[in-house]
Amino acid sequence: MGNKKEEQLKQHTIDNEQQAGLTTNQGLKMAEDEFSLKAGRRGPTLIEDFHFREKMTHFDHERIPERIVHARGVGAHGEFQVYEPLAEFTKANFLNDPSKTTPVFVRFSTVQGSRGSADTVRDVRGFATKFYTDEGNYDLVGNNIPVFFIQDAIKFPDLVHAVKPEPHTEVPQGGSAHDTFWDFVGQNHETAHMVMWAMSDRGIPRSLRMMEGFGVHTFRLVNAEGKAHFVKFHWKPKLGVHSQVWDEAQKAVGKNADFHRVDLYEAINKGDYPEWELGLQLIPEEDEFNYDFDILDPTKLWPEEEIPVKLVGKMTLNRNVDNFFAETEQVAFHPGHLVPGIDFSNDPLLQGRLFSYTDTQLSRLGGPNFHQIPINKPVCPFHNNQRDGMHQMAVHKGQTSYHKNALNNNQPEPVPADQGGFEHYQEKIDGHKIRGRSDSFLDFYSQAKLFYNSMTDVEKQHIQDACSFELGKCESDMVKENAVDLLNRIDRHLAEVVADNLGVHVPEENNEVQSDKTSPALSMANTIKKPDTKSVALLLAGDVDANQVKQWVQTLADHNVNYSLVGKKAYMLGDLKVKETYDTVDSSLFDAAFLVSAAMTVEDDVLEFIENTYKHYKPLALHVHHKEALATCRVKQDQPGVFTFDEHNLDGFNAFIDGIATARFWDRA
Ligand code: HDD
Repeated sequence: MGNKKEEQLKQHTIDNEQQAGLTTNQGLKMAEDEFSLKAGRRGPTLIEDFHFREKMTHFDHERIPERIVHARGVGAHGEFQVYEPLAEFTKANFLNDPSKTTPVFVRFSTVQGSRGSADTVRDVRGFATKFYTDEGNYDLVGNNIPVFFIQDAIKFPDLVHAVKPEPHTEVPQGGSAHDTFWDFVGQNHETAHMVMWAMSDRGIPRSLRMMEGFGVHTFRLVNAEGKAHFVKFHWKPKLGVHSQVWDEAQKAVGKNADFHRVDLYEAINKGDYPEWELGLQLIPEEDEFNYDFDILDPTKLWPEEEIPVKLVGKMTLNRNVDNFFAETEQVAFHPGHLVPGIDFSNDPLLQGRLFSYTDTQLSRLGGPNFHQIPINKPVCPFHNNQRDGMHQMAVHKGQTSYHKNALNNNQPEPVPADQGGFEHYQEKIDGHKIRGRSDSFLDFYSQAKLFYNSMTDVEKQHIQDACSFELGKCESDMVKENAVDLLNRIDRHLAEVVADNLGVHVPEENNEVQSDKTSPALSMANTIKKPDTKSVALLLAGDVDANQVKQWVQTLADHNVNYSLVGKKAYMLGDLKVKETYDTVDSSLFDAAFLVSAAMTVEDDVLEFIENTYKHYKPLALHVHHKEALATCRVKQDQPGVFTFDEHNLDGFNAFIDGIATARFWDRA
């Protein structure tokens, strides 16, 4: 059976190639489309030119508001399959039938920047998945960071006002390195934990294909007997979790602002389908209070060593969109789109999100019928008494549109729970109406410290550097000192280093929270490492042997490594196309470099490429005959990750391929 969503979208797809001719929107064939209707060849345009008016009016209205957050995104289609029935935990049909493939649409995004901002900025990444299940759409609207900045949705407008470009200058675009964000952080210490994540390498992913996803909140899974478990959702990438280095990410902003978007598109086009496993952390309802954090607090994660992640299924993204606007831009996610067997918890951030998403989509997509837009349509029948409204696409027949009715036999009739109708989990609630926060939410620093403690020395260094960079971009010393005060409650050494870099005071008293607890799962050092789908630049100069190059690229391809041939100019090298030049690309866009040059000297642009590859700790392959030419440059040939070889001894080249898997050689001097 075909993919139901694909079949449905096909009914709406219009392919210009199959059309007979150009018509107006009324279907009138037009004989001319280049000149407006005029009174004489040099005369004024006539208002009766309906064709001009229709074309221009449509064009004038082709933009819709961008998302207030997560404006810049990229989407792809795919499918999900569960490994084993999860009936013990949930009655959700798509999580119980391993033979079923459920169509999905995923949209990845950055949070802060506008639609046209760059991809490789330091930011949180959105990871939103729509499952088109047979029981309705289920949306898992998550991020690549498992915790959030705030604990209560009422503060979300404040957080977003603070992080977005400042209102008087609309600066900066695509990042949080500015006063209002750090002022918010300094005044709202619940941000501590997520700030650690955002300043870590997680904030600058190498590829959207190489990052984790998290549902963030605690949700509930409910089985057919009505028994509930609290659950946290995870997406684990099969390629492992990898990041850029900050200098590299900044350069990539200029060299290819669409770096992540293109990476995803090309991987899918090539058949390198990105895959993630769905993971669940489960806590039985009765164990709700057995932890040293409140499971309703969205600034807390559940350490994987204490509550293991059970891998329950796999998602594969295997089809790019046909039209960015129709699909990626118009897709509308909502954490409240549920199916029977999945339900909410009382996390106050989640509760507020349940209001915001429909509300924002009403203005972004122009009315209440956005569920009828093809990308948003469920693949199962949907039917109720809602009628009319802007952009109504359906023709609802019949006399009645109300419940209860006798004229139409009370159709459409609610479906009892035992026949698949959704029933809210019947949690007992008893409390006073108050504005307040539970005392169990007040420990802001322990898990920030847990995260920092779990980092390797290199990862800690990156957090120190990132805090120093971001705060260094702030104008106000007060803002800097308040932020250092927050760091001082997490880790004294971190606060001291950052304060020193900023030239501001560190608080006299060491207020760091006392804990040496670690969670190895939080460090990226322990991730999956393989060469697959990484990209290597083959740097060409001089009169290189086409057959030899062909052998190298074949070896790389045999290891599922991608490559680009980079030359002084674009040209054909035998039957290989040298498409890129030292002008069109830069080392920041590759995972490794391989100097294939036959020339004995290394020219400046090639040298810069090699030096930056080295500077960013990436693997570098050099032919022995370059030893001398590179003797005085910044590349130290005896350092880890620099591989030398010649045609007679390929050990170095084979080690280079292993080096591509290693990705970064942090112990390089
Ligand atoms: Fe949100 C978009 C993820 C908190 C309000 N959010 C949005 C998107 C993602 C997230 C991935 C983009 C969806 C897409 O690609 O179209 N948001 C999160 C996560 C949060 C979170 C993981 C915390 C755990 N969000 C959050 C809060 C509120 C919102 C607390 C408001 C109360 N989010 C929105 C929004 C957006 C949105 C304003 C903008 C566009 C949209 O919804 O459709 O409603």
